[in-house]
Amino acid sequence: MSQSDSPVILSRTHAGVRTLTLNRPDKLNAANDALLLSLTAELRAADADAGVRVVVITGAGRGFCAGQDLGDVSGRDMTFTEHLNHTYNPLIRTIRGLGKPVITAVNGVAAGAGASLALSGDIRLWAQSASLIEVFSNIALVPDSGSTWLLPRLVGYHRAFALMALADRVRADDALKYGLCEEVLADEDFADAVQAYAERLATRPAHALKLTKQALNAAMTSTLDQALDLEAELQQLAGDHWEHEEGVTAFKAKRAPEFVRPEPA
Ligand code: LHQ
Repeated sequence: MSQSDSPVILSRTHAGVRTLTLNRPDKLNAANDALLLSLTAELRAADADAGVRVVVITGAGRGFCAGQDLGDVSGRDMTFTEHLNHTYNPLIRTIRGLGKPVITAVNGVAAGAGASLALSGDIRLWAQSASLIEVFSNIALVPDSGSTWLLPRLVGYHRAFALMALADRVRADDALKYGLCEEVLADEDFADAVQAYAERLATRPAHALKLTKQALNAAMTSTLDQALDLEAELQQLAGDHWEHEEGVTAFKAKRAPEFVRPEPA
């Protein structure tokens, strides 16, 4: 099968973990419309699938995602604004709104909108050789796909501006220091280590994590008063759920809680 015949997104599910792999390795998984629309559709399908508890997004080959495929932009019938509204923005909104944890497993270089994608996960795991470049200014564009919103919240305005203006490459050790990732893992067994991390996350209480993600997302733009009100509302939903009863019962019985139950048919 030639690369042009291969699916642009590979999907695999194991132990409640759905791994979506960007699959244009010859171009460092640079994004065309098919890749972006297909990734968004796969994420929505994962959200609707009761057997999926965690989603991992990663890249095939030596890159994570080199951003927009620059061979695929000339002569298109969409404006930049339409293009973003059609492809990248729904993707980032879907990740941030997904009712399940999303791990971005950054296996190699993440550039441009690929950097935004790398940052957009709930958990960001990097291989030791991974790197991130806010490359947009190299082609005199504005950072998009959420980078202008997220990066300054992670590193502050000034470092964000410097990274965007100079397009310097951030390597894994600095990424960990700056808070761009949660863990740096060895290259050799990166995929296995990501799977092990994701499987551990998949044993956690899915309903409580969904509400936690909702609360944290809202808190990114809310006041303390609003956050306190939302916590009080969501805590009721969590407290009424069987997961809470199981957690308390397990604590009293001095055993590990069992948060994974077969879904009713
Ligand atoms: C690529 C790409 C690529 C095509 C590597 N496209 N082939 C949104 C809406 C509308 C319009 C525009 O943009 C956006 C958002 C954006 O994402 S803008 C930013 C677009 N991305 C870039 O400008 C990144 C361009 N790539 C690079 O700067 C480098 O390739 C990086 C730093 C990512 C990696 O460098 P190297 O490790 O030295 O690899 P390489 O440059 O040799 O690339 C390997 C191959 O991948 C090569 O093809 P070839 O046939 O020569 O082996 C590249 O042409 C291809 N490739 N990025 N974005």
